[in-house]
Amino acid sequence: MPTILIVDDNAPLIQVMAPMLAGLGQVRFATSGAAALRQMRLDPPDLVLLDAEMPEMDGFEVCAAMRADAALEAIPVIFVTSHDDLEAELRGLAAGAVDFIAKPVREPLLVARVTTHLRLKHLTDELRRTAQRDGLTGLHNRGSFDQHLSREWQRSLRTGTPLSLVLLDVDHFKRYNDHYGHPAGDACLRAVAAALGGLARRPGDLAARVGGEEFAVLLPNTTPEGAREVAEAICQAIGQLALPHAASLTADHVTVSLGVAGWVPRPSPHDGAEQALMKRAGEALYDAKAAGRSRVGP
Ligand code: GH3
Ligand code: MG
Ligand code: MG
Ligand code: MG
Ligand code: MG
Repeated sequence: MPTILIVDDNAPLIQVMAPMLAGLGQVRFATSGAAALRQMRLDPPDLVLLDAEMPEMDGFEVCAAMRADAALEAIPVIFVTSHDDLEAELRGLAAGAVDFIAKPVREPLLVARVTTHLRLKHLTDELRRTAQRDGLTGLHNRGSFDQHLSREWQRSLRTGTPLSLVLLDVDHFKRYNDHYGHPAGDACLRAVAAALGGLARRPGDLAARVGGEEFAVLLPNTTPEGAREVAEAICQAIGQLALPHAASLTADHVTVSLGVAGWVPRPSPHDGAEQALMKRAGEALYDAKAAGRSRVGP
C-alpha cells in the first residue's frame, strides 16, 4: 500500500482531502513544511500533496529541500494552491513538482492525478531497483556499488568516521566451470551471493557483485579491524557451505580469498578518491591469493 503525505497549514482542508484518497493509499499529514520534511526523512512517502502557501516554510521551499536531499528527490510532489495562479503553477513546476491542483479541490480530479503519479512512482521504483541489481544473484551491481561507495565516502568525509570495504574472489572458479559446467557455476555464484547478503546485516552495509566471480561488501562506520572480522566471518561461512569443488587446487570445496581496506577519508582535490579503497582491497586480495587462497590478505 503506497503512502501519501498531505501537507497543508489548514487542518480542516486535510480532513476534506484525506477521505478522498483513502482508497489509494495510506494517508498521512503534516501542518507545516518543517514537520513535513522531518516526517519524510524518518519514513519517505510515495507521493506528497503540498500546499504552496504556508507560513514560515512555504511549499516551494519544501520542494526545493526535497530535491536537494538524495533520499527524497525521487518522491513526486503535487502542488495544491488556493487560487488559479499561473505564476505559482510555474514556480511549483520549476521547483520540481510533477503536477498541480487548484483549490477548491475536486475529488475526481484529485483521485485521477494521484492515481497516475502513484502508478508512475511504482514503475520508476521498479526500474531503479532493476537497474541497481545484478540479474544473476540479486545483489547490487557494480554501478550501484560505485554510487554507494562514493556517497558513503562523502558522508564519512563529513562525519570523520572510518569507511571500510571487503573484496572477495572465488578461488579456482575457472576450474569449477570447466569441471561442473557453466550452469552449475552460476548456481555456485548464487549460493555465495546469498551467504554474503546474509552476513552484511548492519544498516548501511551493502553487498554487491562487482565482477564475474568477484564480490564486495561496503561497511560504513566500520574500522579496518572490524572489517577484517567481517571478512574472516565471510571466509568461514562460505567454506562451511561445503559446496563441492573437486577441481580446486586449494580444498575439496568452494573457498574464497578476501582483501580488506578501510580508513577515515581525507579531503582530496581529485574526483573518485574513493576508488583508492578498492585499489587497496584489491592488493590485499592479491596477497591472499599469493599466500595460498582461502584466507583474508595480506
Ligand atoms: P583464482 O583462484 O586465481 O581467482 O582463479 P579463478 O579461476 O577463479 O580466476 P580466473 O579469473 O582465471 O577465472 C574466473 C572465472 O570466472 C572465469 C569465468 O569464466 C568465470 N565466470 C565469470 N563470470 C561468470 C558467471 O557469471 N558465471 C559463471 N558460471 N562463471 C563465470
Ligand atoms: Mg496554506
Ligand atoms: Mg576474479
Ligand atoms: Mg577467482
Ligand atoms: Mg586464475
